[in-house]
Amino acid sequence: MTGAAAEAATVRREFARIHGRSPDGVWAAPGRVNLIGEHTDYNDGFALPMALPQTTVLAARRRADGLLRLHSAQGDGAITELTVADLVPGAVAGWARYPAGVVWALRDRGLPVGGADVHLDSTVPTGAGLSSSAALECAVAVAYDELYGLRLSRPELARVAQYAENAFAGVPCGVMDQMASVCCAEGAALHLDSRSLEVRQVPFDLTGHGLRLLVLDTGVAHDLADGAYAALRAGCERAAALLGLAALRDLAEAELPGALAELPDGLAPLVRHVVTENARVGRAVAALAAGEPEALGPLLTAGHASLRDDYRVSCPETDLAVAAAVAAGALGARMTGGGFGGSVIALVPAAAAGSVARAVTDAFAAAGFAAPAVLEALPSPGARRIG
Ligand code: GAF
Repeated sequence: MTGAAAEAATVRREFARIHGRSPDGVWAAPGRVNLIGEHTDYNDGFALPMALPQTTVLAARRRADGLLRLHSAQGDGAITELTVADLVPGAVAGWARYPAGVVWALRDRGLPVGGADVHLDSTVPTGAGLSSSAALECAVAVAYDELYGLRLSRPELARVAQYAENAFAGVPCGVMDQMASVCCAEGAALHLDSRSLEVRQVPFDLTGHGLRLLVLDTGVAHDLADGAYAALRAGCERAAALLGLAALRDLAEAELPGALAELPDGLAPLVRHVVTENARVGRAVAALAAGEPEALGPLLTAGHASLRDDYRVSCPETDLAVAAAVAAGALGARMTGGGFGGSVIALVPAAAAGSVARAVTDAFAAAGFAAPAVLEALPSPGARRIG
């Protein structure tokens, strides 16, 4: 049995034990790392995420009585029972707000969905900046799409999941994480245009080039709902309005010096980050298309400097992980995701993977930080039915 088939069998068995009958199907949706293009999605810009092997696996069966009965292997053992017709933003707390939010969002868009029994089990670390909430939302979205015969496109599913997170869970995120979870393909990074939602699969053959991509989870939990993310987003929107632009995506790199001169001091660094980051995405895609993935390295490290110095979303732990990884032979490293903690990615020659991971762990110990968790990222498939 393959890994996915074995996971599907386990979740199917657990579903039957908990809900007393068999599920209609089993679906999986991955977490992600973003290679480059951070804090660009809500500026209508570009990003280059890839799906992780870690997924949320979800078994579900349609119910005719309008009840949504949710159980999580990571929960407290209880079933959360909700009436679909009564779902309103703010009414559900904890992890259940993500699946409930997707069902609410589908109904809010006028789609004919009702209840379900659900059991889910996730290997995506939570609070690590690896999009565990998007994986959960997208697993529900693809399952409901099939259970209720909705036939939504992948970008439509991503928009529903993002709407659930924005309007139901109260997190003002962009669309990158949800697009990554539903659109990524095995062996490729996803070149995303956040304005049109057009995507291009860019082959990313780490193994063939003797490379590995480490994920160093600093253990500093990030929380996008705490206001800092929303404030950055509002700052970008204000800057775009002051410059007379629909979004910062519409500012070319060549126009940056003139634009910066017009902006108040508090906004100029945000704009500099977004514009240079969009340009780095373009360069990263060109490097991958040319079959030169090692050329991503310097772009990653430059992206981190921009997030640290201009966007100011790094923290001592992510800065230390990047510095220690690069000093130990990583080709490049950067924080990934929203920031304020979370994870760092490091692109390393395969032979140096062990020594880079050790160097970061040693640097953390010397600084008095808790040991980071080390994972490996391989470009993995997007959300799909697995059983
Ligand atoms: C978080 C958000 F959810 C994304 O939409 C994106 O803005 C990211 O932070 C920063 O690039 O993951």
